[in-house]
Amino acid sequence: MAASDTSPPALPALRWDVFCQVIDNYGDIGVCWRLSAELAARGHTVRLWTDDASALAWMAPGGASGVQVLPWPVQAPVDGPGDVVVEAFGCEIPALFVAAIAGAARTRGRPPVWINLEYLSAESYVERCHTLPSPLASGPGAGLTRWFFYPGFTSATGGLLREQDLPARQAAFDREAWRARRGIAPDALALSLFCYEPPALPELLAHLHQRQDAPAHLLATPGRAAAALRAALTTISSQNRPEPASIKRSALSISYLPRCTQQAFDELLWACDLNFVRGEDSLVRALWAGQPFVWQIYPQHDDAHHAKLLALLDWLDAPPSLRRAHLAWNGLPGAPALPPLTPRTLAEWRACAQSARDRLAQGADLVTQLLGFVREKS
Ligand code: TRH
Repeated sequence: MAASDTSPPALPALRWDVFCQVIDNYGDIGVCWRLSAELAARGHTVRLWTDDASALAWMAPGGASGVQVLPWPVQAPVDGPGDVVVEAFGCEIPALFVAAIAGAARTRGRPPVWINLEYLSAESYVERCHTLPSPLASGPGAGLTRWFFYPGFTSATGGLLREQDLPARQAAFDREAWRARRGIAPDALALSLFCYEPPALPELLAHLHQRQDAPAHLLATPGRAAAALRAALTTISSQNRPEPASIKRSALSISYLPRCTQQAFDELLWACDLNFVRGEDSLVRALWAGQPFVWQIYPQHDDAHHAKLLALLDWLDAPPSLRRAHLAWNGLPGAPALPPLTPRTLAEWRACAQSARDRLAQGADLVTQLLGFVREKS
């Protein structure tokens, strides 16, 4: 006898409108692209409306079947809004589109499900605010409801973006071949560098120069990370300090990488022994990579990012050396020195990263949860 299936019925293919305004850097469009591509991979169609699609030329040059990238709308689409509207990171969608949502609510008898997709945080307010309604009291959308949807790390949040084919891609990845192609010595400690301007970067370079046990190979991503690295190297050489005889410059190799696609960026994180990541999307990808990582959080004027950083470290149950590394890398007031990257320290960080990945893998991913929420509200 066949076992009864208790999973909810699959949603019919839905039409999604995802709105993304690029504030700076690549996280806004990076997250929105991964979300859109994954919705399309699950059979939905997506219009991704953005005020700046330029980064997609290198992040996703092949596009994705089922995703249409469109400029920020100056008029409502003739066929009206889709079944679901996602406003990413609190970007205000244009009033003309809000009016179209209100019109669709009248003509279709029910409004599209309107979601405000928030930034990722491990802070406790996320569990409290996830899926709360935000009724609109005025303007063209008066009477409509927007729903907060918070990504997060616990089962009471919306989870993290994780493509259904990610485990298969990861299992098929040939790490040794990848490293050999980039000239990384078999015994080298490979590190990826994707960061803003971390105050402890010169200290990291000093540690890498001084490694005795194995050479280090630093792979710098283009843009701010490469510029910060070049500046740190210039500062070090202008200080013109004589090097102790025991320090071999050749212990550190550096490669400056070109921009690559999001999928190739994932591979970089799978291939390295330690990943320096930043912002939001690369943090999530570092978690799925399961390799040791150090996160540079996006800095906010009021230092609100300090609490956000500490909340992640708490959720990770980060060992003291990893906690110290994060405080130093992010330049928190009174930060300790960056701990040396000994094999023992790295093994501790790896255990922490893998336990985090295992815990996260048990929960539902963000798109699965979003689809469940839409089903509930439709
Ligand atoms: O670029 P980020 O710092 O993004 C941000 C933004 O500052 C944004 O305003 C803020 O909202 C957010 O952080 C929290 O880091 P993030 O989020 O990791 O995004 C980088 C994206 O770029 C990610 O999708 C990976 C991608 N990428 C590539 O695809 N190829 C590359 O070569 C590199 C270096 C990155």
